[in-house]
Amino acid sequence: SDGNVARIALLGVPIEIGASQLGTLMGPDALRTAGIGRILNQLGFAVEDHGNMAKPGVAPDEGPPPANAKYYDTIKGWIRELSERSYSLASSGAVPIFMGGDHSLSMGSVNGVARYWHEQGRPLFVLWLDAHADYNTPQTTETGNMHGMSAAFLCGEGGLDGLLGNHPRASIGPDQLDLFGIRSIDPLEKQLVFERRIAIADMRAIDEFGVGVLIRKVIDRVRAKNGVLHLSFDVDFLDPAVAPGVGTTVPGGATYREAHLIMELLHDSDLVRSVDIVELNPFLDERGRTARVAVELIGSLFGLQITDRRTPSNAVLPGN
Ligand code: 5AB
Ligand code: MN
Ligand code: MN
Ligand code: MN
Repeated sequence: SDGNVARIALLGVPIEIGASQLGTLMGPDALRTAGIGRILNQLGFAVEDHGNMAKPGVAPDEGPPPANAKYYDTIKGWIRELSERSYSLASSGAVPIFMGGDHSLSMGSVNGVARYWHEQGRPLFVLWLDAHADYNTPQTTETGNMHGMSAAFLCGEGGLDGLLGNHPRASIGPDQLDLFGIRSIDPLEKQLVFERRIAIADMRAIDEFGVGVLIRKVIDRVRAKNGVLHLSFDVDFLDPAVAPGVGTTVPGGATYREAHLIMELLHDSDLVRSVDIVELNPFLDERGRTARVAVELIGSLFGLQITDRRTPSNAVLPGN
């Protein structure tokens, strides 16, 4: 593989209570069984498996939790610890892969890497591959499930301000987030996403323009700012026919090849410095299919190619 990164750090984050369906706590081990370490090894990376984070102890009582944020106190314990782990893994020079666990974990993983890259003077951009926008706050949510609030929290939206306690909060600007693959959004959530002018490639845009054009736009934006990219991959981005092992399936998702092309283009960009794989629920999977697809996609993201055919340098690409 090219690129200047040779070490990959795997960290399991078995959170499940950010979602309403239990079972994502088995995600990290299913990804290991499906061969995530093996495939990265075969691609030439030095893979360090840091195991699974232990369930945090009882968090300090800091008064009543915000309304409409289920299991806030427990998730707060996870996020504080994960943010520190994430910061130190990024500081070690490895590319961390955070294996979930539900999507609430991104509040910690992304906060930690954003803090590191901020110190390096490079803005962190976040590509959010997901059926959902995850841009709810306790004020807008209809469910109270915190896995639907992580992108909003990361962009500095209010309502969960005590979550990190005295751990540094490293928010990204709403112009550093790309929501991609969206096909389910709540009314107040949509209003907030529009007010913040967040870049959003919904499934219609993907049908109309194709993932090749749309991902290049994401990549160009990161390059123009000398930024780096964090990929937050919610497996419900994929069509349920490809990835049945998730609790929040929404029809009309990305195909197998669309998802691989995204990963191949991201690999060629050499911009991805950290990854979340979240929402895999092995309890709902069919004979390990979803875990296997997720691992194959990670292979493409880190350079697995069949013929080494990159985008030709003389290709005529559509403008804006
Ligand atoms: B996931 C919903 N918008 O807030 C909510 O799977 C779904 O991490 C959130 O994308 C889905 O509960 C969260 C209805
Ligand atoms: Mn989702
Ligand atoms: Mn999500
Ligand atoms: Mn989900």
